[in-house]
Amino acid sequence: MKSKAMLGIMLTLVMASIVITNIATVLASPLEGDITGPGDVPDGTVDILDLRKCAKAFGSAAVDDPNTPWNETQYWDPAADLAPAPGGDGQIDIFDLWKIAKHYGETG
Ligand SMILES: [Ca+2]
Repeated sequence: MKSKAMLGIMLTLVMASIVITNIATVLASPLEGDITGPGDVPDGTVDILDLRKCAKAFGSAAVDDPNTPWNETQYWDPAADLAPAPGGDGQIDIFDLWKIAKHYGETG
């Protein structure tokens, strides 16, 4: 019983740190959808590099689901977790790709 409570606390702390990391990422890049560029640094343009970074992380999650035989965290990239704003939800899915597609071609 005590270990379940500790596990719950640890998961809460992990999720809180993920949200904080994602908020920092959002604040660092004022242009929504601009998650990378040459040198893996947001470059003020939403383009194929941003789409590729998100696609590489597609299907990943911040926390591994013990009920699946694969490791969801293997390709996890907090920079690609854009939706829902702000801070994402710990999963890279179609909503994150959609955010980049929505702003594709924008510069700022
Ligand atoms: Ca970019």
